[in-house]
Amino acid sequence: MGLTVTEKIIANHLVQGEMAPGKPIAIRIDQTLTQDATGTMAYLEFESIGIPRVRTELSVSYVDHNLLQSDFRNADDHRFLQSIAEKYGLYFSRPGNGICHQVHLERFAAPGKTLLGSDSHTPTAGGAGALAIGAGGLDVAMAMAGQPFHLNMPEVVGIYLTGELQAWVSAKDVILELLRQLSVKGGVGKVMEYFGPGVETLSVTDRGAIANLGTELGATSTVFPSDQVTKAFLKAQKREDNWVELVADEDARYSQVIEIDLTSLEPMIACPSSPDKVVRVRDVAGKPVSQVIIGSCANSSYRDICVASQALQDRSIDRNVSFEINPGSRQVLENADVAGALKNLIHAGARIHQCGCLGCIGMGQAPATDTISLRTFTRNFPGRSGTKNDQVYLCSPETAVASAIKGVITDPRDLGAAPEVSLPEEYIVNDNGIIPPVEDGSSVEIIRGPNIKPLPDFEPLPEDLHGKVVLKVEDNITTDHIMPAGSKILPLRSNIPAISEYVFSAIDPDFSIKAREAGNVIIVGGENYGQGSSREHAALAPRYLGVRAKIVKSFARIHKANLINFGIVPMTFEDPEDYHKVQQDEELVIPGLRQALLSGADSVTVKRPSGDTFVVRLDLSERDRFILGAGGLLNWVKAQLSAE
Ligand code: MIC
Ligand code: SF4
Repeated sequence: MGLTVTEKIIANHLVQGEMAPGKPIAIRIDQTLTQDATGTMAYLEFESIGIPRVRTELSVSYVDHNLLQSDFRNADDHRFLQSIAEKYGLYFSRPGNGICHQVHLERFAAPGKTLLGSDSHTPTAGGAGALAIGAGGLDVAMAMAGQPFHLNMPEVVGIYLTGELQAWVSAKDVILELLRQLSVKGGVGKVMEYFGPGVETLSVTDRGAIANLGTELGATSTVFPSDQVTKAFLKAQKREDNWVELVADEDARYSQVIEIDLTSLEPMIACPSSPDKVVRVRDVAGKPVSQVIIGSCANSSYRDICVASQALQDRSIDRNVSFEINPGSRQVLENADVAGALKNLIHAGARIHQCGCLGCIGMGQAPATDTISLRTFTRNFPGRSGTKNDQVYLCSPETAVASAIKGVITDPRDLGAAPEVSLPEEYIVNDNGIIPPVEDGSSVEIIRGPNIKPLPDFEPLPEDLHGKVVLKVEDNITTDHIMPAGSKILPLRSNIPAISEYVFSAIDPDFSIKAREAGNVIIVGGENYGQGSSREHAALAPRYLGVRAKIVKSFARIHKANLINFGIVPMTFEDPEDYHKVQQDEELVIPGLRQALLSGADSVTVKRPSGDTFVVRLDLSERDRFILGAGGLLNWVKAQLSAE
């Protein structure tokens, strides 16, 4: 039987397991990436493994999330990361050089390679035919140490594209349509692989935008074939050597095929406050907007900036709108400048910011109270923008610019003639924002600021778990709820004691106090618990506060892996109705939990104070069980190393 692109890449990298959907496998990782907000912790973890140099083909450390140097802490983190890169043989992409996913696509992503990144939107590189997966920092640290990455073999869903996008409709509309159909949990356990005649009508950066937002489906990754379009892109990036052809076999089998006729798509928009609340733009047209931003790793490529520029020819921004541009990379900015695209933007009144994540992670650009903000970003989870009760909509650059001109949500087709952007045959490539690895970094001193605190130690799991349900939450809780970001909290990413004060702070401001008082803590939740960001701080900081188990209806992939890595036992209700039984603040007992885990039991009984019981499932691999028993992955690895 023929293979899909995903299966071909996995087969080439398989070091353990069998390629049967849902079964545990381990794959070799060729490339890694980190960004500053997850990177500081990932490198503290890497250091603690004790390897002198990274063992991947290529590892890159990006600084893009926190560029707001409001005090010494952030600048210290940047220096720490630069010195780590120099010591351990990594590329270092300097602050302002661009968003990790955009820069990686431009400069490093290569067809057929595996990439593991400590950021959930790492699959963007799937636009260039890589199998790129987001993971927690510790998993990335392990990959840098040459260890394989463990995951369950995904199902491969085929997205069959036909036709061609019409004027004013773009890649973002394709993935918004898919989010409308499948929801934020529609991709869990799956890789979305695109094929069919419509694929060749999409550029690599368009494919990157689609692959990027595949993360919001909960998908493990998104993969595009590597074809002549990929070759032309790599050539334009002066990296034609990285090209190999990679397409699915004619008789490849997908677990499911979803057909999208590109010709029939129209501009789409995700309403507050979830990326899957998608409707047609014309269904919400006319609502006044106060802010419009083009940016983020989803939509800040050369094309996206040029679309906005062309649409603004002889037009101006509405007087009530703040129109902002966050270019994806310095390469985008430089090429847009040379092509003359900045002129219209500046003239029309756009606020042009530096290249980075900025408002996407709440680092500035918070919208005004009770107003609508339209963004080409990835996520609109409640409060992520930095404003309470925010109303953030997600859309394409076309819809964004049209709405900025009109001052109300606008179907861009109302503007008349559409922009026609042609991509450069050769981009101006200037890598002076990327510092390459040095031959021998052994004498380099790591520069550690006072806010960089060592990793806390965690004890192994007790035989019986007694824990208090300090918090019970609903469905679709995001890692932004568990461990918020934004300008106040992001500078604490390398300081676990300090950041732990903010765990669940948006839901219960006293959570950290209550958790510490409770001793052992159990969290109860609904479906798709932990969706969104890959931040391992959403496991590490709760663990620091005493969280030992989570009982939910279902988990998002990366968060579940992070819980295991930090010794928090992920459990699911055998009968989802039992969710209603458990009350906040009650004490639960799980007798023999450790033994159950280590003996491979697939369920355990939980006792409520009333004497009533319910059953929870332990859906875990053998490796997961050992890690949990040891109290986390670092404990387990260290125990193994000392036993050698
Ligand atoms: C995000 O978009 O939520 C982030 C910020 O990029 C996160 C990473 C982080 O929290 O540092 C992600 O997507 O993984
Ligand atoms: Fe940065 Fe936003 Fe992309 Fe996350 S989603 S990497 S915060 S631009």
